[in-house]
Amino acid sequence: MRTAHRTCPLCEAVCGLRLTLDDTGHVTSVKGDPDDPFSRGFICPKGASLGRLDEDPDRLRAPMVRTGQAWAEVSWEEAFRVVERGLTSVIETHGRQSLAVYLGNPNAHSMAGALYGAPLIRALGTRNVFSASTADQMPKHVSCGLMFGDPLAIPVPDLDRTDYLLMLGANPLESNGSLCTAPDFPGRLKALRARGGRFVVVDPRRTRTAALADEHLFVRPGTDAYLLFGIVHTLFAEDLTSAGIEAEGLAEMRELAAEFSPKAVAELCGVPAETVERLARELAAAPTAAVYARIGTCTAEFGTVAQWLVDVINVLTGNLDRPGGVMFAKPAVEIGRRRKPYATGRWHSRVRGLPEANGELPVATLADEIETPGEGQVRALVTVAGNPVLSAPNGTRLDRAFGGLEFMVCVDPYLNETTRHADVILPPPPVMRTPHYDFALLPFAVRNYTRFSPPVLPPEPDRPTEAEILARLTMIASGQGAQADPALLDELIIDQMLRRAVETPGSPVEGRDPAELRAGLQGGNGAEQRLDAMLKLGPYGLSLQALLDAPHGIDLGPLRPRLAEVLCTASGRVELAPPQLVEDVVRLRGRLAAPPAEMVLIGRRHLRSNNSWLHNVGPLVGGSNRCTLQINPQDVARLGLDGHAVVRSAAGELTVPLEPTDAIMPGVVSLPHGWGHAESTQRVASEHAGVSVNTLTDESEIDVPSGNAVFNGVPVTLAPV
Ligand SMILES: Nc1nc2c(c(=O)[nH]1)N[C@H]1C(S)=C(S)[C@@H](COP(=O)(O)OP(=O)(O)OC[C@H]3O[C@@H](n4cnc5c(=O)[nH]c(N)nc54)[C@H](O)[C@@H]3O)O[C@H]1N2
Ligand SMILES: Nc1nc2c(c(=O)[nH]1)N[C@H]1C(S)=C(S)[C@@H](COP(=O)(O)OP(=O)(O)OC[C@H]3O[C@@H](n4cnc5c(=O)[nH]c(N)nc54)[C@H](O)[C@@H]3O)O[C@H]1N2
Ligand code: SF4
Ligand SMILES: [Mo]
Repeated sequence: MRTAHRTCPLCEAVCGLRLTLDDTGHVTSVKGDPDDPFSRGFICPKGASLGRLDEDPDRLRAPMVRTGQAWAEVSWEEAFRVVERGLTSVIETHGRQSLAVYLGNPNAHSMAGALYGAPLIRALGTRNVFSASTADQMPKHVSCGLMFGDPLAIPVPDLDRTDYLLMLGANPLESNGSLCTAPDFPGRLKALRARGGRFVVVDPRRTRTAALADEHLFVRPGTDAYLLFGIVHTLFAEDLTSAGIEAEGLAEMRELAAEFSPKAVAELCGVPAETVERLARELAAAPTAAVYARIGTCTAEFGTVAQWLVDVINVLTGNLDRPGGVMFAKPAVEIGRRRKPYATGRWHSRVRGLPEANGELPVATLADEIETPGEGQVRALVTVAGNPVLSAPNGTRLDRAFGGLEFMVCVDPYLNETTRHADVILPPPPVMRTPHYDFALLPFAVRNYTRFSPPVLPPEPDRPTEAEILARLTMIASGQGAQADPALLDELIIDQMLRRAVETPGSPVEGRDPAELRAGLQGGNGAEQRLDAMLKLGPYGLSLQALLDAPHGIDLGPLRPRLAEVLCTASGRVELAPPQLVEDVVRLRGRLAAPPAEMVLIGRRHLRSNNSWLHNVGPLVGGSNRCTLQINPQDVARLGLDGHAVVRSAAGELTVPLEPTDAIMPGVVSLPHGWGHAESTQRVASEHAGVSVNTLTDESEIDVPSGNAVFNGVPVTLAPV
């Protein structure tokens, strides 16, 4: 028996884990790490089943190559040769714009995703770049990009110190939080209330999070932007805005909010005007306050406007960049910090003409790009850690579209609904054999903190790490071939990083010799050496060794004001009324008078689930984690439903089991995503297959400024079976 420590890679809470292993390397127990200064022993059922996940017999252990319907295990060398042939043939026949790449959610949780995603995209040389971001948080990137100049400058609620938290469209008691890295989110919310703070939840469902709050308000799906405008209106109308606001566009914002009085929005939102006014007064009066909004508001028709107004309120109430308000974390490693003001729409998608955001096109238009003939039609696809057949809007159409590709390669541990279309599947090693550093999540932590986890078990012989898999794909895509040494890629990147650093005035290594710095880098492979370099160049002057010496993680203190450091707008000030966002208010205004749909569909998450891919782990499925349609009993009676219902939308139709509950508003139904498992690929998951809500979601509807998918507020009709 031995004990090992590592960070849980499954969600954004970055919990430290204490693992016990026997001498065969089998994980006998997983507990929270009580010595981790950030997570302090917290763990959830997903983290506790990490050993089971790694030992899932359906996980792929060798690369798979498909010929027709038949799959064969092949050697890694053979697999990379097939990839080289497939990609080269498509590039030679149709050019690089016929390539596409889709990066899924686990890339935000892996070192490989953080370090090799960008080089892979560059090497592919295509503008057809898609990711789960446009099915998730792109509205927040765009609103922060335009307000603060940097799409990664996302302020987080200062959870541990705030006096008042207004939370919209998030359910951290199930999700453990998102764009707000906070292990033991439930405990932090309880602490907020225990210290006399107030916590208000806005959600069309009375969730477990809502049950823990001081107040829960039902809101009509898709109308948060109106509700938030009602608050902005009141702050101006009642002269509640904080004194001395340093921002551009204050007068314009006042003017924009004029027509969205609480009375004008109340009926549409389903929130009484007096309540909207009271929320504004409470936010203004609280010693400190934070407004935080997540998936329920992002993946909606007015996602970007809603995210923008969240931070407008944070600014107007004087809560941006102050303790207890919303603040910017200062991570030990900052990837991709901008030096130039942000813009979207630098290019547009070929078929629908949708603007690029963060260098990506909306996943809502991936099927259009594959199916529509012409110059630049997508013929080959690379996916890394994604399952868009279940996760993208109208995944059913993507399922068909993928069947028509000339070549597809997937980096994924499972044969699933998406990867079954691949010509080659390249499986990464299990979690225990993978190093971990949260490049993508620590920049959104509610306390400055850092932790590196070396692999708990040694690599298996002849099996590449995920970093090596992605580096080799990058070498193949850039034309250097399947035989090229992936270490060359890291050398190139390290060399560029060090050269830039020695030339940067004020950098800790200004004027030093890059070769000497290179010689001093530590780490057993390129990925670790790159981390070492970034830590040494980072604001705390840490190193890989310092992190190895602190296996439980290092607390770097509470968040501190740092707006001046992150601001990157052309004006040098916060932009309250960026033209691109102001423009979208026209669309918002248009809907104010339109009659709302009688019945709308929203999503939800369950604690023991994780998007589409933990349903093959026995202890995590069943019980409350089921694919049912939550519906208010009034609607069941009104529509004469019994047991099951047929749900129809503009995109498709499903028959689903009903779960009547008064925890959901009348006129709203909720179905979780990530279900609808294909037969015979994963044994446990196919026994609990469920249906895919993304058969109903409509890829033709998007949040215009960000191109983000609309998963909440989808008009549907219900009928008895
Ligand atoms: N209707 C509706 N749809 C939604 C949402 C919703 O709320 N409602 N939510 C959206 C959101 S927020 C997101 S983030 C997306 C997620 O969308 P995706 O990222 O496309 O889907 P996931 O289900 O997260 O699939 C993850 C894939 O990565 C694989 N995987 C797991 N670990 C690893 C690893 O370490 N390496 C590699 N290479 N692969 C790995 C899994 O086997 C799985 O195939 O779904 C979106 N879709
Ligand atoms: N257990 C578990 N944890 C996860 C995941 C998972 O699948 N399972 N996925 C991970 C991922 S990829 C992400 S992005 C995060 C997401 O984390 P969260 O943002 O917390 O996501 P959800 O739990 O889906 O909560 C969204 C809430 O929005 C509500 N909602 C729906 N429509 C509206 C609306 O129009 N307005 C308002 N105000 N509310 C609305 C829903 O009822 C739901 O309660 O969770 C992560 N953590
Ligand atoms: S809350 Fe998230 S990070 Fe923590 S144990 Fe659960 S899945 Fe892992
Ligand atoms: Mo997500």
